[in-house]
Amino acid sequence: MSAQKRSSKKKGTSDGNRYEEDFLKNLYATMYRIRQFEEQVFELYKLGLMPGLAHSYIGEEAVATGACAALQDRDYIVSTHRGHGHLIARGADTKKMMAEVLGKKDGYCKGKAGSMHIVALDKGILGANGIVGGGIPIATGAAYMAKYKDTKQVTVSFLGESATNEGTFHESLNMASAWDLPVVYVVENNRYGISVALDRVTKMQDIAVRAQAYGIGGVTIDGNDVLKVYETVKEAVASAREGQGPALIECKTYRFKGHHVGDPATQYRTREEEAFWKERCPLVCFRDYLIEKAGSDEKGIVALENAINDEIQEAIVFAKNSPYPDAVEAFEDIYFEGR
Ligand SMILES: Cc1ncc(C[n+]2csc(CCOP(=O)(O)OP(=O)(O)O)c2C)c(N)n1
Repeated sequence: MSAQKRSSKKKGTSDGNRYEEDFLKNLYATMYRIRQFEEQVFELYKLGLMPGLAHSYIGEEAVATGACAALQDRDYIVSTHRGHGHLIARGADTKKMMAEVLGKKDGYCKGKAGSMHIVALDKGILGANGIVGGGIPIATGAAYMAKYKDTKQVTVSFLGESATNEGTFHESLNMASAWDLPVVYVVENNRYGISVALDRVTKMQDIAVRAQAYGIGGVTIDGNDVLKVYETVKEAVASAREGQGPALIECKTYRFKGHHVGDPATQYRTREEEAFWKERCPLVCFRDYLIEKAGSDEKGIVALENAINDEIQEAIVFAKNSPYPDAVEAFEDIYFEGR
């Protein structure tokens, strides 16, 4: 991990890196915000307040947080069905997100997208996507636009490891490579596609090797180490912005919950495996790192956590108080009629 050249309020850490204190705390705050949001979504689902299902990002927070921290405001991300974490890491408003998850009118998409299809163009979020692999060509297209118009914007495409078995993955990587498009594919390898373990459907367990087939640099990293994700994505984004083409970063991680809020995950993985990954909880590990190695004050961290708990409770109240959209609105916002 390369040393950071930052000007003020640097924290020396025992592993030799130097980061601004605010930067480190913001990373933790983002991961904690995602965790709280997702915990509360679970509760709302159990109360029957959520139409449809949601796919929990708990356990994978370091990937979205590290990757989005490496982007500029004008860059783009494209998300997946497991998208809440990506959106929060990109700065989406938790009130508008919660309202959307509950199908309410004040949500990002007026309650018509739900958990899996939230779009927030003001944050460069080109959409979550319920179609596995569906976001990959959208991200590649955004990168093509950036190259064509020479805007110097970079797109991060989040995808699960199972999506790399879709045709869209292979077609997109080939095109992005051939045209040196400014796109970084961030693969969240959480080992399961619904209930199917990766080794049952794919010979190679390191997805990053697939990038070689397209002449793209591919690397496998610890996706639970937020600073590792940040450093790796930052380097790839800088290279893409300079016209050096795409990259693929495979982040090994684990979802602590089932595939979606209705899946108890009792049938297809062992309690030992779950315990192994919980020991490597990205939030707990980074909290310990802040206190033990970066010299952060625990009281300050607790205050930060309390403020985020309040924020998420406010988001729930906002979402509950928002009305459902009228039935006639189902036919609005379907086609884009502008130029
Ligand atoms: C094209 C398509 N095929 C199948 C599905 C059903 N499906 C929903 S999520 C999922 C697993 C996706 O696994 P992965 O891409 O690894 O993401 P993860 O859920 O692990 O985050 C499947 C098969 C779908 N939504 N779209």
